Amino acid sequence: GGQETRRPETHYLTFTEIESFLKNLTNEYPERVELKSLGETYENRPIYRIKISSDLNATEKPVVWIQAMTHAREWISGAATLYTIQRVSQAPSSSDEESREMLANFDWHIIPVHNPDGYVYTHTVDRMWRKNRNPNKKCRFLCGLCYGTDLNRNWDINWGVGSSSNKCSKTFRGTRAFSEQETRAVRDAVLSTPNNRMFFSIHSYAQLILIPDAFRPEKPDDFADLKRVADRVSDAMYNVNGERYQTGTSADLLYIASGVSMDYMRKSDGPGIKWSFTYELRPDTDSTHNGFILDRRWIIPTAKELFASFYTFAAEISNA
Ligand code: ING
Ligand code: ZN
Repeated sequence: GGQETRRPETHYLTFTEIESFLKNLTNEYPERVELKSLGETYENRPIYRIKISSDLNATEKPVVWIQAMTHAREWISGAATLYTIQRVSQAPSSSDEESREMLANFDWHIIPVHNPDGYVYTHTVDRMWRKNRNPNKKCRFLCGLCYGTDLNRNWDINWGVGSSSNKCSKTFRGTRAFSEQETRAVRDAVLSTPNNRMFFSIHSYAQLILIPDAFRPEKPDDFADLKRVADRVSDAMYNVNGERYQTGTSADLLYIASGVSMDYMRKSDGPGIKWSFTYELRPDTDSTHNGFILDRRWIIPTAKELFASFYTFAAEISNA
């Protein structure tokens, strides 16, 4: 066969390819798509935020934040998120009613690659890398022996418990809360944006919609509200391909984790976003691979489930 064009819904793009994809979208739809770097990583890569809005110059509509590729090996989170970026960007020039509604009611602020250094490292050195690539010490003659901070344990919310203080651990929390450029950049962008309404952090591969709080076994006061909406979203996802995503707290479904973005975003003396969730997308059901490695034929089905979930959250919460 001939050369197949590498598109986000058919291939796992490299960081450079994602960069071109995002730039092409802004060139194609400059009236509604804006690309910005929120800051630079340790290895000097940009942390991109793409904003999609029906009117970039109008005051902010209610804002939806989506943060993907926090963990480098969870490639499906980035690929599936790029699919939503594409559909929402194209909405006004298509007959895609769901995207049009999403764009009519919200502004979409999406970070498709929260951890570019880690992502590049999974393409070049170690497919199973999770953290960023901070050497965790000042480099003079020799850099650290144990690299990387877990960007989903570094936020200032109950920082310190439910994570590791060992630099070699896959869940190393960092030397202090917000020690990392990646978490600080997103924090600052969210805090300086008015009208934040929802926040989603996208991971894989336990097939779940996680409800706050992650740092304790007790449920927050508004748990019933969050659970009701998450269950409707799970039904919408089920209707796409017959795949059931469980909903609940991390303590009930996985483990206690602290310093995670989902919990930070709800802080009343912080962003104060009530509707904050973490996704775990699904593994490759018919392969013997590690669950982080999904054949590229699963990008479209998974991306459609994720898209349906964003649509449903938007529909439920615009009248909540
Ligand atoms: N899982 C998430 C993690 O950061 C999680 C699970 C996220 C639990 C947020 C609680 C809160 O460990 C993966 N696969 O990264
Ligand atoms: Zn993850």
